[in-house]
Amino acid sequence: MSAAEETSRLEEHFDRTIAREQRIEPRDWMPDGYRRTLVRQISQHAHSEIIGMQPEGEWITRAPSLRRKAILLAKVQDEAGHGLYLYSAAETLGADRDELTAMLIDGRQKYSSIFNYPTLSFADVGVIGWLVDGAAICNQVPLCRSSYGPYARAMIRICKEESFHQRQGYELLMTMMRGTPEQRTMVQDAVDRWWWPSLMMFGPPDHDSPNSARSMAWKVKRHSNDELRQRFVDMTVPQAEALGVRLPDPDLRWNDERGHHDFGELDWAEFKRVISGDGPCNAQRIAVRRAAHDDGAWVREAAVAHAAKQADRARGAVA
Ligand code: BYC
Repeated sequence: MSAAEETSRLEEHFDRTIAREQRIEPRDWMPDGYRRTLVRQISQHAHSEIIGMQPEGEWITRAPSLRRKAILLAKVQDEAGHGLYLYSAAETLGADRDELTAMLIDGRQKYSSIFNYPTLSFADVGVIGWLVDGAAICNQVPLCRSSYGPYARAMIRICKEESFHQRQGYELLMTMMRGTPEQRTMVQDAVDRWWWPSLMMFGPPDHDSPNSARSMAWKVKRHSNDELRQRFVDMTVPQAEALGVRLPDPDLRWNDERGHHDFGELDWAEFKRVISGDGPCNAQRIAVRRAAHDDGAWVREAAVAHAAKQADRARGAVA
């Protein structure tokens, strides 16, 4: 069999596996584009989890009670864990974790736009749980059926934890809404600032999303960016009503004909600015990540030295 025939046989097998809703696993043959798409999306997702620890992490020392501090610590630790599962999933595709970190720090790879906004009050912690984790769940539950096995399996655990995060955010906001008028104002202010950036988490509109068609054909993504954004709006409106907050969109209303809520146009110029590095906190987020990487160099060096010592000992034991 010629090399070209062999490749086309492998391609057919890959296409059949996808068509039958079976999973592609690390040792299976896959087209280069499929591998590149997954490394891009999974590493960007991992970076988002790690950078996403910062906005809420800033409130750990200022949480208003021991209970709130313990909850917030656990949540931020979960995010570190999500980053680690996702970097491991990227490694199964041959990506090098050090190289991925370097690409994040140099600005060669993206992370979610949402984490470039500041957390100005403790209500932001609740709103991140409610809206940001809510949007993340909407986007990520379908990824549990993604065609790449290690990614889909990592998403199952991540989504379970994100559900807890979303509920803790909503519970915090409910508590604040039952509190003083100042607390209610804090919640409304946080909702006003985070609503539009949360809708931007779903990515550019479908007509301007260069990766969607290919990713959907490969069943890496299961729904388009606009479909998921609509699902999130429909899911969130009744939650806002129950909470007693106003979503800051004068065009938001139920459309009987479509069976969905209509909503206003997003500021796509702002989205483009933020994802190209010019959001309110981009420089700060990367500086903090870079400092953590530099400060942690001794841990990596110690781990390598320890592994070398263990290997030497094992060789000594065999000899
Ligand atoms: N921000 O062709 P498109 C979390 C980029 S963390 C920045 O539609 P795609 C949490 C996109 O990468 C949750 N960049 O792309 C953590 C592409 O750029 P490149 C993070 C964005 O991949 C801590 C270009 O724009 N979730 O839950 O088909 C605390 C064109 O876009 C954004 C995930 O990562 C954005 N918002 O679809 C709390 C989910 N949107 O790479 C919570 C997994 C788009 O071509 N990822 N871009 O240079 C996905 O589902 C998809 O990658 C996206 C984008 C829907 C985000």
